[in-house]
Amino acid sequence: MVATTLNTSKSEEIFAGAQKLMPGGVSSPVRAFKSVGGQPIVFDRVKGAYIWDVDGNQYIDYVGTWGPAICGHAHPEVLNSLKEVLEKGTSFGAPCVLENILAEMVIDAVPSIEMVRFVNSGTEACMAVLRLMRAFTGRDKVIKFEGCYHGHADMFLVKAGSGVATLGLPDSPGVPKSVTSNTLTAPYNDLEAVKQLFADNPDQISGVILEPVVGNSGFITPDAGFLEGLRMITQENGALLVFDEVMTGFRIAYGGAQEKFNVTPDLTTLGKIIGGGLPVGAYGGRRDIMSMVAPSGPMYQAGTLSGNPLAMTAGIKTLELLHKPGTYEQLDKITKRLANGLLAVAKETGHAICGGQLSAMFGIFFNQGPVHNYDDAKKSDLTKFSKFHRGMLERGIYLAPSQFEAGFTSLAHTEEDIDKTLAAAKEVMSMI
Ligand code: HOZ
Repeated sequence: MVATTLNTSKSEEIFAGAQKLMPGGVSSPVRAFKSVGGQPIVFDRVKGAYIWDVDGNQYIDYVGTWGPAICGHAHPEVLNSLKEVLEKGTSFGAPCVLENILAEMVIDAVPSIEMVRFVNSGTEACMAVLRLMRAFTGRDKVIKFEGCYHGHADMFLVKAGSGVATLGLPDSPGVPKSVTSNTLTAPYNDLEAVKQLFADNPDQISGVILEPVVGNSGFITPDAGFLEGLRMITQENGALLVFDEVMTGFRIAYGGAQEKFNVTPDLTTLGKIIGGGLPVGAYGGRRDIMSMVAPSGPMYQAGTLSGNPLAMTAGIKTLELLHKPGTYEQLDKITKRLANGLLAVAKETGHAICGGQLSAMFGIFFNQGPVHNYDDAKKSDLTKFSKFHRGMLERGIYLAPSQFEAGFTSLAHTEEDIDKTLAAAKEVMSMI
């Protein structure tokens, strides 16, 4: 165990109180630090690339509130716009022009999206998109990939990633078998398995949904031809292809992974970045499919807070900042420095690790590699990851508390931040 020198007494006290009030003391499981040991850090404030805990410790943050903070936390332009809009109220439950503005920005940016519906989270977006897949095709089954996470709706809690993988819970009680019997799974990057599922379930599969770059089993990239192959197989079988770009949207590129890999799905889900740190999700795609959504069409889906002015404002400002020339080059450069640096430090200190980055998303596995899918990711040395995580935390580096979550950088991270991170990693890797 890497020695504990960090004073987190206030965090511990608050978390002890939280455990009596909320299941596990948290509002979402991964952040409870269950898989890395120790107690979660209770935050007080965030700014740029940094977070401060309630004991006054400062950390360089590579979680970025799990993705939204791509411009850096509490960006002054985002905050100023929010302050202005706040004066007009927090929710209308009625149309507002800000929805048009964000919708237009999303439609302009994301190749597959011709029409969009705003919701309040990535989970909601994925729930709705699945209903739409079924409504449009008249088929009930769906293919998802092992270790991919599409939120916590019943149909998706089958061999799921993120918190489910982190806590080692294969599936979840409370999810009826009758529901998950329509969820078919294949290993990520395995086109033959997908072809077989289509062959075994003729005219029954509504489509394939995936994270085009996986962030919820750790960071896993698609093999050459995988996304193109899925596009072809779905088309041949009259099924839909859906990219869950809740993590990758506006992160891998302004137009998401679909722009980067030049593969256009039929439908896309978004979240995180398009809300600039406020609760937002969205689903969108081909006009003929989206026209099925109520009140245009018969597929019902609704939400009181959907399209609320604050979330729309934070999203609009965040996309404006991201749309400036050079942002993605900057994100790529800084993240490459980090990922390559971590791989080099591991080599120098004799650890078998693999990993990489794409734009502002990265990950390493304590695993010889290569990692093509969740089964490969599971071969990682989780004890070593925990020690690494703790050692980094002690040195003021906040990483996702799970081997099965990707890391995120932002426009606020500097070369100096990366170099401090690498120096800390060298110290820790020399000790574990
Ligand atoms: N499901 C998200 C991570 N992939 C959020 C986790 C959290 O906020 O605790």
